[in-house]
Amino acid sequence: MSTRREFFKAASIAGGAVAASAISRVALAALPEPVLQTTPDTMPPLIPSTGRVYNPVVTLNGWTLPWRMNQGVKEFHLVAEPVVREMAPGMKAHLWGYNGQSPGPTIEVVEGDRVRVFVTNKLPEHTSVHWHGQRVPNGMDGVSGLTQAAIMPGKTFVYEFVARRVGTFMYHPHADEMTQMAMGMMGFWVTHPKTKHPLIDEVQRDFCFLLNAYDIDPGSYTPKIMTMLDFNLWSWNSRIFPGIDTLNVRQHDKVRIRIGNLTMTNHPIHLHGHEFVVTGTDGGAVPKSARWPEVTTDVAVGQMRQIEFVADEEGDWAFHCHKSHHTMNAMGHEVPTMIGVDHQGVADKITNLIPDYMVMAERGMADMGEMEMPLPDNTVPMMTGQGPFGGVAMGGMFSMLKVRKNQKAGDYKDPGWYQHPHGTVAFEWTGALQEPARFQVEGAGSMPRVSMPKTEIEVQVRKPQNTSGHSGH
Ligand SMILES: [Cu+2]
Repeated sequence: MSTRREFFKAASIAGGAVAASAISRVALAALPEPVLQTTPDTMPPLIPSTGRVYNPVVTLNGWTLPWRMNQGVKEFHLVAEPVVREMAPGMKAHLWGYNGQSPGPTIEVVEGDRVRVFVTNKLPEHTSVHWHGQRVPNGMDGVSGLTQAAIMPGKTFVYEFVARRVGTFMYHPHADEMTQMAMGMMGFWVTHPKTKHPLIDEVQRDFCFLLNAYDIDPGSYTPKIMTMLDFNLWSWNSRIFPGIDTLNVRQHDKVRIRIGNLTMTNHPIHLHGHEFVVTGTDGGAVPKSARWPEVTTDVAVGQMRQIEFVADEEGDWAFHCHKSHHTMNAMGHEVPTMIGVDHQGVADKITNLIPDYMVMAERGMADMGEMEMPLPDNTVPMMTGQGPFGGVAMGGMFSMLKVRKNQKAGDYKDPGWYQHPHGTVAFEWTGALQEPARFQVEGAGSMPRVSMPKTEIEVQVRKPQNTSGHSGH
């Protein structure tokens, strides 16, 4: 059923991207033109110009997919295709994604929206799209072989359903998943409430990103898809520190951050300087009675978490995965721990034999952050990033929440480094240092030093013999 009013509404929305005159009945019957994104920058929120109003999200190093209204239906066009994703300045990965990027664009709709998603497959193999967490008719669930035929290369399928449930969701293939997710095929989906929701607060900033991981050897471009656990690039929206944009907010803003995990391990996501509550999961809004304060929330595989807090403390607050190996970039894992080993002399001898020999970290791995070693093409240092006080020595799943008094409402620009008020930065003690008392009575009373006998002990080993009447099995 299409009224004259709906028709005009549909025609007027196209005004921004496409000339209104281009919209005819014929055009509306065709596929919506696919929109591609070529940069990995964080795009400003897409303010809805048609359909129900809502407060849009900001996708970290990502963007939201524009739609068109076609007789009351919100139409999107996803194109599954090989993409080149810059993971950090100096490192590009050959991934698979949607509409020019990995992850694909965020899809934002409003509770009750009728949604039609065209999916064109430009991959060399079949695919499908599963709408993780949503209530959809079974045949729209996107499990190839189970609920639909796979979308073969070159084909376009149509998914159509009503966005029945409010919440934080994602989409990903349900066809050759191991390959396609290891290659970066995933995207965010947010269904906003259509009216004031008792469990969903108004916020001033609403960020979202997916946790993903890749195994790309330094110097190469394509992820190793067989890797199950030993990934070397731990990323947020296929970006690694220092390539992940900061989350820039105004002081006293209420902030929501939505996080989904499509890696093969859990990530305890940790925020400095503020406590938050988990207000929602992919299962929906969390009842207020079931919320408690946290500074770290574990996001398990296939889960989504929605955290909220008031950003009332000014500063540059670290925001990262708390698994220390996930805040590092690519390197081999076959490196022995050398802390406490004095390489001097040994290194000279080895250097005579192997000119490129390099001593790894005898004081701790922080040395690696400073190490000026030649890197192969297309990789980034394992730990890197410069802060106002020196090397940050981080990588992977690390970013910052930047809270500023004078950040304008709706302004997502990086405000630069925080200017700490005088006398509020940790400083070096320059007075006298006392010898700690415990050094004088080593072990103190609780663990008295035991003198071991100096004499050598002979250990006698007897082999079991078959002389006791036993017969061994
Ligand atoms: Cu992690």
